[in-house]
Amino acid sequence: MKCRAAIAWGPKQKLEIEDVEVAGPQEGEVLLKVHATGVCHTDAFTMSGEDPEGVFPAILGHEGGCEVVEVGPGVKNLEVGDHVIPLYIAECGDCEYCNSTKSNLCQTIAPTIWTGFMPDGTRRFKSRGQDIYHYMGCSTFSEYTVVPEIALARINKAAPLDKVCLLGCGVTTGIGAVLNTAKVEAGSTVAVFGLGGIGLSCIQGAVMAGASRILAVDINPDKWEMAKALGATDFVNPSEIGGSTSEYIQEMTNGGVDYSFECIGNVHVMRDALECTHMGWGVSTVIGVAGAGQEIKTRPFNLVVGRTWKGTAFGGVKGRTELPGYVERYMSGEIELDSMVTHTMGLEDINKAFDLMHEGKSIRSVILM
Ligand code: NAD
Ligand code: AHE
Ligand code: ZN
Ligand code: ZN
Repeated sequence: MKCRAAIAWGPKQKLEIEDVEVAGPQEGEVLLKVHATGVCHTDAFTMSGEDPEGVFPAILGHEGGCEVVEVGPGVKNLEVGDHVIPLYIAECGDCEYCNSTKSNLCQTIAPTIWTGFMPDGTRRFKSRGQDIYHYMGCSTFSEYTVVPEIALARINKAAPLDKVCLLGCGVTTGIGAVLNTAKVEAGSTVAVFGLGGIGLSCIQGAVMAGASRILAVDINPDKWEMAKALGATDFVNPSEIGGSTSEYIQEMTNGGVDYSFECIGNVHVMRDALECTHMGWGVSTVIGVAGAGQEIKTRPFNLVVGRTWKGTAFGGVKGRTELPGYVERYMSGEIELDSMVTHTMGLEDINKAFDLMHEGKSIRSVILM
């Protein structure tokens, strides 16, 4: 079939809207109509050329709200008309990781997900006579995409796809980081660095966990209003401090916060996020994705004295098992999505979504396909 898609032909280039041929679903695969897709900073990261796994030309996008339009042979649990959210971390239900309660990192199809292919090592997209790479197993910047059944979470059909698409990455990652990875306890103090879709969702998670104080840290003061609306109690602007952000936060919080989250992808901020936690028990979780060759550092002493550095992918959430529940929690008003969608636009305007992100003017743009 033919449709329109936004293609990243190379690093540091705008996306181009192209006619694309999409091949039908093979064994265990599902053809999806993408109704809506969010735009995450990770898409911009790969476009920037900093992603060591970035391959071009590719159809990016990984925050989709989709409908099943055709199932391939061997698909067991999905049928035409089902509503689904594609998962960049599959859940086969059977591998070492799926059988562990300690990890969501199903590895069954990970090697092909992260190199731009379908599980059988081939691709389903063609444009200008060339094969086009898949992205994170999702490629939601296309009107139609093909995803393996084990990387699809079936959700409540009553849920608006132009909102719950955000649960395909940003919101779930932030909430999951707080509840699953860090396991923040009631009464804890929390600092969140970076107030985009991920950081604001950490704030939501911290409120759910019953945190007593939530410090929202960003160099863009325009982000404070939404952070406050979601439950942040204090705002810190590192560019106005004129000294060490970690020491400033330690002074504010009588020795440091219990938990911190880095939601930017800046290795220097990752260090601040660790060092602003309380000696003896502070836990800092890295969520941001940093460019090729970048490394984190701190004095080992900062760990010797009882701080813990952790990281999380998709908030530790096992997608097929847990994501339908996140959708229900949105439907019941427990998870906020509507105000996170600050802009909507058609596919032809997708580059505006990236401009708004880089200008610090959006939280999430949703592309209506
Ligand atoms: P975003 O661009 O919407 O938000 C980033 C925020 O960080 C902005 O508000 C910006 O003003 C702020 N910021 C930038 N530099 C700063 C600094 N030096 N100090 C304080 N604040 C600063 O991005 P997003 O979509 O929320 O994504 C955030 C990060 O999380 C990205 O690196 C993204 O790739 C990553 N991510 C990781 C996962 C995961 O599973 N680990 C999932 C989704 C996104
Ligand atoms: N390609 C990058 C890593 C990118 C990365 O860490 N991706 C996250 C999801 S970001 C969603 O917005 C992830 O889940 N990774 C798990 C994995 O197995 O890669 C790089 O640095 O190489
Ligand atoms: Zn993402
Ligand atoms: Zn698995």
